[in-house]
Amino acid sequence: MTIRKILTEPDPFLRQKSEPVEKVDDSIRKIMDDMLETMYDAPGIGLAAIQIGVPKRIIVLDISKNPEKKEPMYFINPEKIYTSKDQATYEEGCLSVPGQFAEIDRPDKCHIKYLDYNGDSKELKANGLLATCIQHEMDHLEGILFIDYLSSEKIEINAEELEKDKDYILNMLKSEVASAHWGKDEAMGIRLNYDNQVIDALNYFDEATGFINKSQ
Ligand code: GNR
Ligand code: NI
Repeated sequence: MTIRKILTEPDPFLRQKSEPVEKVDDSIRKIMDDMLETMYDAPGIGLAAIQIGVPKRIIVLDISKNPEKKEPMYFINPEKIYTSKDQATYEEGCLSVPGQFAEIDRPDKCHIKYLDYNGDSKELKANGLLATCIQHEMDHLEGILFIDYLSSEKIEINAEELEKDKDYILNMLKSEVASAHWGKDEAMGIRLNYDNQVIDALNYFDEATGFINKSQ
């Protein structure tokens, strides 16, 4: 088994739609073994093949909390056969979007149909974290990332907040405290246009400073 490199935003590969697996053979099982090892190493609780640069409809998951007792799950060519109307909210993260987390609403329950590690057809009824993870991973197969669900309203608010914070940040940058932080963790990345308006900010606040990370 090999630990593979996980692609991260804005790699255009992540936006590609993955192709169905035609035959579950040893080459496919090798990809799944590598995916699982890569996921445990990261560590994460799920991984889609596209995240290691393989555009095939393959997902691995292990939502067990206990590293001593691994419970890997493999899904090939998964299809949703039911999603509940009722929604659940989870704080999501993604190995391909490092450092960003957001509460995302998704159907609380889903039933899926898929091929397992041996290529046998299976069905699964999932709820809670498992349902959330399966749906997060199935989105990867379509080139969708959880950050795509953050509403434009929210992004606009963030832009407004950035604008409000701009003077504060610029003042901070003049102070010794800020320059110390700048040097220490390069935390204050802020891009301004020629009119001195904020374009965006990347991790410009950092936990060590006690400020909120508003990267977008
Ligand atoms: O490790 C992961 N944790 C996680 C938490 C909440 C919802 C979804 C996930 S999946 C993520 C790993 C990953 O990026 N899979 O694609
Ligand atoms: Ni992900």
